[in-house]
Amino acid sequence: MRVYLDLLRDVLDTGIDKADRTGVGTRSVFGRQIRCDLNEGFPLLTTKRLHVKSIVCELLWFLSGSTDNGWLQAQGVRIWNEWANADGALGPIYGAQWRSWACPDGRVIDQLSELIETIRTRPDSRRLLVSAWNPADLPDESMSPQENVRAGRMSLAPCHCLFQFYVARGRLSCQLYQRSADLFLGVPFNIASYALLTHLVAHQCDLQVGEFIHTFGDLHLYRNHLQEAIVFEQLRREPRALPRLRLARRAPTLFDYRLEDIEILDYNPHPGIRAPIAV
Ligand code: THF
Repeated sequence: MRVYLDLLRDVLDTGIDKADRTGVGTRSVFGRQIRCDLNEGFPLLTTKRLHVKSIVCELLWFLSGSTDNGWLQAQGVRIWNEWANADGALGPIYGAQWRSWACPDGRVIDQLSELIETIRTRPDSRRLLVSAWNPADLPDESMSPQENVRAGRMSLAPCHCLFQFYVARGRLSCQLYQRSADLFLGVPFNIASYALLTHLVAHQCDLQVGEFIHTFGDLHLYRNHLQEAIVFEQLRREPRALPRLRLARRAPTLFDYRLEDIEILDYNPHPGIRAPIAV
């Protein structure tokens, strides 16, 4: 994952200081892209340990269509706690938009089921897209996450907001557009999550995996991550061999994979690095 370390350097060297919604402040660049050939190994960061269970559970939770933080908490996954209401509600975030996009006429669209069907029947389609960016449900930026949920809106606007698949020579590639990207904490999760999604969709459509292409809008390092013990510590570390992904079984549908079905083998990262999350 040298591409990730190159991004860290790029943002440190060329970023400008910029204020943001959270009030923490960032060093930011606009418009970058990385590519990972998924045949070279599973793109899990090796220069710090990632909590794989949080990544896998979050994706399975999105795929289930749930937006209830209670399910994640029951699995010991805390990454959505800061944005949830006391009852665990997060409003119509990713799971709701992916699986049950509400139309004005009352129809409900399951974008992921339609995606699988289209990949199987028309793999050359140029419409293999899923959007979480539903302007009707966006939060009001002047309100807290909790106030937005109470008003029926998303607690947080989608950061990874649009993705497209592409099939060629029997291989499935995925490109993600991420409008806002927390390079130190969120991006390693986002890369692994979409790489896993690409593997699962390929598995369901009898395809091999191709590339994961990650396109960034506002790519930033939060000011409180610009420390010797945090970002600079990671830059001193040498990347190691990538782990591999093994799917223990082919689930009946994309929505039936369980945590036990997803195995990461030969993951030998450097130790984890703690860093505060901006809310
Ligand atoms: N808000 C911010 N500021 N950054 C983000 O990356 C982000 N997300 C999701 C929603 N809002 C965001 C939440 N994703 C961690 C990782 C991903 C998150 C939220 C938090 C995190 O704290 N990771 C720690 C420990 C994780 C653990 O123990 O499970 C880490 O060291 O990696 C991006 O989509």
